[in-house]
Amino acid sequence: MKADKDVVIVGAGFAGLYAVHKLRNELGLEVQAFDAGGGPGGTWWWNRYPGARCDFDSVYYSYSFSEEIQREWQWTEKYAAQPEILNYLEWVADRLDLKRSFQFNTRVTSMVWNDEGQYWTVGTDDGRTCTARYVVCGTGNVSIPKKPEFPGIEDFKGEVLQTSSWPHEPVDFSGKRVGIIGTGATGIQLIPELAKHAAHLTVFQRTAQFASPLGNEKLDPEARRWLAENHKQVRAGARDHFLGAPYDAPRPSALADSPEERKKVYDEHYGSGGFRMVVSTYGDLLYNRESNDTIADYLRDRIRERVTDPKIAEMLCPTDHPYATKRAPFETNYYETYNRDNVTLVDVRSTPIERVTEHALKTTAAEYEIDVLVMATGFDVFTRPLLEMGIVGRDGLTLDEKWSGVPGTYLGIQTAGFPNLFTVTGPQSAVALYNNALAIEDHVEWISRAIGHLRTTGATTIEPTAEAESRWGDFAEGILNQTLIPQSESSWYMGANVVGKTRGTYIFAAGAPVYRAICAQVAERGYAGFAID
Ligand code: N01
Repeated sequence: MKADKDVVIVGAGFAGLYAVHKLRNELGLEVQAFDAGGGPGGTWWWNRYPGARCDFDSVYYSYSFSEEIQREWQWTEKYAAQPEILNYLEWVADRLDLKRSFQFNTRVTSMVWNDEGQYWTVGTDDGRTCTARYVVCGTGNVSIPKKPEFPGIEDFKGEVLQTSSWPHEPVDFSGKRVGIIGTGATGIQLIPELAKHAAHLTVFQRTAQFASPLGNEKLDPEARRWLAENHKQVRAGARDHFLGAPYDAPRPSALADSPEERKKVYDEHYGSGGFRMVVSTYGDLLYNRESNDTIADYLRDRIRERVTDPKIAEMLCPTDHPYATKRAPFETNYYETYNRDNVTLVDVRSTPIERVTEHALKTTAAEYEIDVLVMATGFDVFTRPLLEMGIVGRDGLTLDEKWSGVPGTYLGIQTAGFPNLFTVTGPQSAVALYNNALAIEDHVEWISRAIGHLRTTGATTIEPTAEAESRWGDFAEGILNQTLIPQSESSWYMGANVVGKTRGTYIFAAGAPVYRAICAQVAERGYAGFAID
């Protein structure tokens, strides 16, 4: 039996859109794509909370594959806000005529491999199915929120808002007592906005974060035009950089500089904003605890300078994890927000949240009356977006069974037992510590080339060998263990933020250039480590 389509693509974010372009417009395949959202945008369709913006410079966090797209689109801010990124992705989808391949408002609920026919049967929540030879999952890593962990939440009589499914209409917080749980990258963007509008804001913080300034600025028309016209020069070297942006190279070691020199380096990068603090200061911050302590001390000092009440300042100073072992957040007026009279910070590590009642959030020490409860509690990252789709591979093996511990993958692109199923920026790829827009392009291009190879050679399936997968897992683990990341107890990099999830190696931490070189070499060596039939 011939499958209905050549390929099913799941997701309409950066990954799914580019996959449709590459596989349909360039490779000429018959494509059916799905997205649960009402239009293109992926994460930017869902995360509409006030203050949401990309904390990676927009000139880098955008598609690089097309000359025209780069020249025609002009960003209005250094770090674009969510509405502008959403407009960009909608514009790209129209520009490349991608929408006609999508069925929006449709969630994939099952995906079953048919070994006899060598195709996938993909079921959706409208009760329909579609068969396809290949499936490309552009489902993202940070896309399924953690399940609420607070007893009594169903009794709450006020409004509960989840940052990752924020209402499309503006929410009026005036006169309201608002409580927010979560001070990760999301909470840190949202808290200053809530404080401006709520009658009172109570922030429930379990882990203090090392946030540093984002350094956003509006781009004037002349700067916008210049950036678009000179995009090649602007991006030069981005792909050769660990993080996927041409940020300055760091000095080798924080321990090789005097305290005065170090302070100068940290001051400069604190001022220049964003991820430069992580990657352009010292090259050993993620590898040497003593070196890391120097930046941690520096950032704590800056928090103490910016927060008026010394007790609150100490509550905001992280002490339980090395810098950047939890994903570094970037902020605009975050610390000054705690100098406002209408903001209260509650430490829910020493006095944990016990339950939600009809009108309050109750900790082991006190009860805080609120009208609106905002959940910025993070995501079940890497595996959950894939596990949610009910994937069943060869011999009835479910992905849930296979990934009951740490997920096994080869290059983060495929997993053994699930032929022709491709995961864009899947677990154990160079993701999280890499510019996602470029990581996605790299993967989609690799996948497109692999499918092209199958078709030109007359092969039907591609799937990693168990041996290659196991070697890749060991290799990724060895690299991760050379970093300080495992020293964080609750980092989502380690899958450690979700109760019951296995801690382990979910990322490839050697940087994008190394990762890309390996992927290219694997392809050049006839897809070494993959079984092709
Ligand atoms: O999620 P998080 P996020 N009781 O997991 C707390 C991307 N992103 O949505 O640290 C009390 O970082 C939790 O506390 P703890 C980016 O990749 C990008 O903020 O576990 N508190 C933490 O404070 C980012 O890293 C942008 O102790 C609880 C918070 O909730 C990723 O999304 C912007 C709790 C969750 O923080 C996730 O960020 C925003 C509990 N039971 C996000 N459970 C860009 O700009 C959780 N918490 C591109």
